[in-house]
Amino acid sequence: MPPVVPFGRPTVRVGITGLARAGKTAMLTSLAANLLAMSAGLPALPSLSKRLQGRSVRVSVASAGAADMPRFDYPAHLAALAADPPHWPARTNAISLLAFDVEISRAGLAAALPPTAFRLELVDYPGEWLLDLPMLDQDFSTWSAATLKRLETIDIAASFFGFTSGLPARAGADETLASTGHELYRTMLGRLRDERGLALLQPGRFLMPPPGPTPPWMRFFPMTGRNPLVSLLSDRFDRYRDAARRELGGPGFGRIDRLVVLADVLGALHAGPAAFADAAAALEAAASALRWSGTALPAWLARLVPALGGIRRVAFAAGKSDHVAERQRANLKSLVAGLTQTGARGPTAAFALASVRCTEDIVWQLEGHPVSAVRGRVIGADRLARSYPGEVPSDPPDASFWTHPFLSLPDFEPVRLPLGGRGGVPHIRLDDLLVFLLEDLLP
Ligand SMILES: Nc1nc2c(ncn2[C@@H]2O[C@H](COP(=O)(O)OP(=O)(O)OP(=O)(O)O)[C@@H](O)[C@H]2O)c(=O)[nH]1
Ligand SMILES: [Mg+2]
Repeated sequence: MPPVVPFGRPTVRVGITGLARAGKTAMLTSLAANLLAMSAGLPALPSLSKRLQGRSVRVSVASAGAADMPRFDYPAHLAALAADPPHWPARTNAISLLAFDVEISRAGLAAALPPTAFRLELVDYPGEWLLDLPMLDQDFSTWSAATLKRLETIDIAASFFGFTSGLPARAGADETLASTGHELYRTMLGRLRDERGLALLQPGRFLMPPPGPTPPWMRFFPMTGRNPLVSLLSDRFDRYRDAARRELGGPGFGRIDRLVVLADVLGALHAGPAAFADAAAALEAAASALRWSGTALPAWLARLVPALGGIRRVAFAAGKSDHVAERQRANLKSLVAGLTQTGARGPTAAFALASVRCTEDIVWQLEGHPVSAVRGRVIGADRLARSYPGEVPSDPPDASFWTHPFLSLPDFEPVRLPLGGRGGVPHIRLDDLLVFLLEDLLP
């Protein structure tokens, strides 16, 4: 059973995670707007309504109460989408939570009974922090060797490697060396993300630091060998790992019992083979780490105590799928499924979604051939534009795919919202996602 809050209503906490710009804030905002619109009797989430077979649903935003986490600023994010012209919600860089009270009436002979009631909590959880999950099972020398190997051939890493190779073999436990190396390493991670579109960048908390002052033990970097400097870095790595472990078992992540892992798979196809391989590795890392369990329990203990075993349902989702037409979204979904074979305990599913559908599907005659394309308004443009980025592969792409580059992914303006947002937000398959996430709670 999910954990129970004081007044007896079960609580389910859904973590929505993904790397920076994956679309987490847009997803939470759209889920909230559509749940509230459904509660007002509007057809915002058709497959959820169908699943509920005519039962009425009441959804209201719950007060933050004594919550242990900052509140997700739903009014501000919805106001951005509902503005004229609409614009995208601002970037966010910390964990936040939005809670709803949900009541679903009963049907048939049970109609006179009280409604099924639960509290639904949605958490905007930085995916960078999940990238640390695989590190928790590694010691400093194993992690360093693997990390340095991954980076050694990348030109952007040259100044970091220049620094480490210039260190004396007997380098001392010197704070200036530790700090200089750390700054070079962290700057390099930022550039690999921003200039190369890479995702599997550890430690994730270097790019997305938790709120509050940065403790001195964050100042480390990967390094192999044996000398006093390596010992200092290794001690700091251990402190970091303990803190990450505590955080993952603590009130923020530890109480998440369902997870949406959101990935910009189309963006990675567009960025090229290196970025795609890297994004696939990051997704696989998240998927395989979840096998280990969502909490800081050792796997053997989590298996013995399934109620504490953390995450019960995982949805792997490619977002922004309004960049391609329906036929391609089917390929996108199977591509995601292929990348996230987890062997995780409990149900998992793959989705191709759009939280804010900005386009409509069209057929476009391109060089005499009809192709399934989309049409939407690019930010700042006064006319609608057609877009066909290319064929989405249904399996991880091979070398021949990369000979026909996956073309541009325009920055579409969000669609104008019906009723200023009170009518919900047009989306692709968020309703299917909710049915999957809440299946075991629905009457
Ligand atoms: N076309 C389209 N674009 C989207 C959609 N969702 C998000 N985007 C785009 O992706 C950008 C990032 O979305 P956010 O929701 O802010 O992503 P995030 O994961 O919260 O990003 P951070 O707060 O920076 O970590 C948006 O500004 C849009 O440009 C979608 O459903 N369709
Ligand atoms: Mg955000």
